[in-house]
Amino acid sequence: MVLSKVGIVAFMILFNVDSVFNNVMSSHIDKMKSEWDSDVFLDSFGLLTKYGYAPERISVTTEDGYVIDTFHIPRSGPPVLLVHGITDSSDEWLVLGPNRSLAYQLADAGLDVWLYNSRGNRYSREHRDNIPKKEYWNFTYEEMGTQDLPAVIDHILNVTSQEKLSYIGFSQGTTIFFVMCSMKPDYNTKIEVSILLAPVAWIAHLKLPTIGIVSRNLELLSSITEALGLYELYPFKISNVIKSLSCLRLYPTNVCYIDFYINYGLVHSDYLSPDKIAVIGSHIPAGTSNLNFQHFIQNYSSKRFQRFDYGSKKNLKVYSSKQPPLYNVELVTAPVSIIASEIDWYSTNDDVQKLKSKLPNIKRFIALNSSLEFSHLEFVYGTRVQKIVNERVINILLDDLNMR
Ligand SMILES: *[C@@H]1O[C@H](CO)[C@@H](O)[C@H](O)[C@H]1NC(C)=O
Ligand SMILES: *[C@@H]1O[C@H](CO)[C@@H](O)[C@H](O)[C@H]1NC(C)=O
Ligand SMILES: *[C@@H]1O[C@H](CO)[C@@H](O)[C@H](O)[C@H]1NC(C)=O
Ligand SMILES: *[C@@H]1O[C@H](CO)[C@@H](O)[C@H](O)[C@H]1NC(C)=O
Ligand SMILES: CC(=O)N[C@H]1CO[C@H](CO)[C@@H](O)[C@@H]1O
Repeated sequence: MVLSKVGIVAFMILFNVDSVFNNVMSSHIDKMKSEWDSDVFLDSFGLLTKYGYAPERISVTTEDGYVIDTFHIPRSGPPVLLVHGITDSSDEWLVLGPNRSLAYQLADAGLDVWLYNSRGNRYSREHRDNIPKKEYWNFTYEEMGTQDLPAVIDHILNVTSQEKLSYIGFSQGTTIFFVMCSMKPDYNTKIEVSILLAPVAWIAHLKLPTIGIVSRNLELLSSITEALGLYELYPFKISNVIKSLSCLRLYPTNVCYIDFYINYGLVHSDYLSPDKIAVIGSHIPAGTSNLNFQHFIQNYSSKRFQRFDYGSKKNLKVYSSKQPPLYNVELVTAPVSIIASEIDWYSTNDDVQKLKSKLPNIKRFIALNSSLEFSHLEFVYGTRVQKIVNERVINILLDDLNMR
């Protein structure tokens, strides 16, 4: 118990060590630039431009004033919105390049592609009213689902003069879809097709090895971060690049893979596109709020898919009930196609089965056999992503949108 608290404090201090490291190392960046895959240094706009996709960067302001940046690859076909996972960004759909990343391939298939960035990540950092930090970072995935997505979807439908769009979400990108469709059920009618990769709603069976310690110490953890004014978790930093480069150097005895084994349940290093590992590493993490992380962990302890838990006293004030209300996924009437892997640590079989039993409109349910050893991050960063994920996604879209 004491040890784990010491560990958490040490962890918090590392945040600052990391920023010193960051400042020292950034002066060496230019020197290193010429030596490596230049994709390491490119953001979504840079990657799309390099590969000839002429993107636009478009900002949309939500009702509560957050400025959400999307990247748009204009095409004449129907619109499709791609929604990334936690502490990630639109880069997720791009970093493996046109041969393996979905965004380019959907544009090649003629779809009008939009890439979302959640509030607080490396791209969506502004607020209309320039509110103080403490107020700015006061959000979880609930606001992404009830504010960000509706604003972005309305903008897309408006500029494309369409009534519906298609939605592709990965991990947290599925959580916020469930939040939107259950809390703002009108939006179900704006979804033509949805494809949900590694869906996350209930996480009672999460297999992360550190989850026990973290969830038992959640209150302590939140009071420390609060006291230190650390409202942002795992921000995108230039030191991501340095870390990822050091990774490549040590290949094949690669320490950077340890993170992927311990935190994501990766089975073989070869499964995580080894030729692009430095590019992947330099683009994640991309930042979120501490509160968002807390919200996910609360639901682990409670075994409920529910709104943020402020403690019974404040819950009474905010929700008029001691327990936070549940997200009612039975209201998610939009058609969904799900691809889930049986060995996923985050989107576990037990939790996905529960979700499956409650969703009213599942068009397809594709379970990736455990013998494939297909782990969470492989849905977007995997060596085998083309056959196992991308081809299926594109086929579903072409079928359901009658584009053949
Ligand atoms: C994509 O694959 C093709 C054929 O395998 C190869 O010629 C091309 O260089 C690849 N493109 C990129 C950007 O890696
Ligand atoms: C954060 O949001 C909650 C719920 O809307 C509110 O009660 C609280 O006062 C907010 N805190 C800050 C610092 O804005
Ligand atoms: C839709 O677009 C029109 C003009 O392009 C604009 O005036 C209007 O405010 C937009 N509505 C929304 C909801 O974005
Ligand atoms: C799934 O993999 C197991 C081996 O791990 C195999 O026995 C089983 O037949 C497979 N199931 C399907 C449906 O392919
Ligand atoms: C942090 C945490 O565990 N919060 C709550 C999770 O849900 C249970 C049951 O609803 C509560 O008792 C916890 O306080």
